[in-house]
Amino acid sequence: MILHQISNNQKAIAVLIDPEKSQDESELKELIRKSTFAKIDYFFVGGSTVTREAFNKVIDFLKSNTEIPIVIFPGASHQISENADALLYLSLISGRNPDYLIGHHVMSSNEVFDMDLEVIPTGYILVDGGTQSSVAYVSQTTPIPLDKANIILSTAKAGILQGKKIIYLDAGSGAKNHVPSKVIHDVANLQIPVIVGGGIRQIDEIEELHEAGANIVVIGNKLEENIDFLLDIKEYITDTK
Ligand code: 1GP
Repeated sequence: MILHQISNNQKAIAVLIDPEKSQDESELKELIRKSTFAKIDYFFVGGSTVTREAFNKVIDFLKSNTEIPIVIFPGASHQISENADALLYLSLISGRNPDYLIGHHVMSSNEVFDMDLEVIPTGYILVDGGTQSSVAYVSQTTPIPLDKANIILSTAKAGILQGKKIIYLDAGSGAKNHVPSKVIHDVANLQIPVIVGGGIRQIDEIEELHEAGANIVVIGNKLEENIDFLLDIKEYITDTK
């Protein structure tokens, strides 16, 4: 069970693949090869504006080319596949757009219900990373300001009370500022697994967020810019494990 694995692993790293940007098979092969060498823990797959075709292409390619668990990080109701290992069943609880709180869920529930796929209820909290993120724009929601730690915490608590099994704190892909470690520390103290992503591009940031209590740190953009950052990640993972 992926949820069980996430809860028990304090210092995991996920590589985010946005199929809209990365579909080329030789590039994916290279990413898989270097991620395997670095011993990353998960591939997260999804995006704000991904077509069904691109999504399935990437999931199916990963399924036949890697043993690393594939976790869907969906941007919309069509991003589901039985070839993944788990689905982060996101509710965008920082926003007030009913489509991302229940609408997409209703659209896909019949299919998801019948799939042999681990579904992980996830409270997804978008915080302001200093740039207009694709998620904020596409979902038409307002992220929580970074300095409003009390609102972030109240939102996380509400998610827990609603039965979410994981809290995902995201500053948005390509954020200028990632979620501060103090916020991660406070949310992790609520005794729920925490995933953090958005704007993380240095090893010392990964380390700081892990130390603060993040179970998974997600890296997307940085690897699109420089795939060899996985070599630094390998060194970090070897030192920590
Ligand atoms: C965004 O958490 C992810 O949803 C990853 O962000 O692309 O900035 O690493 P980056």
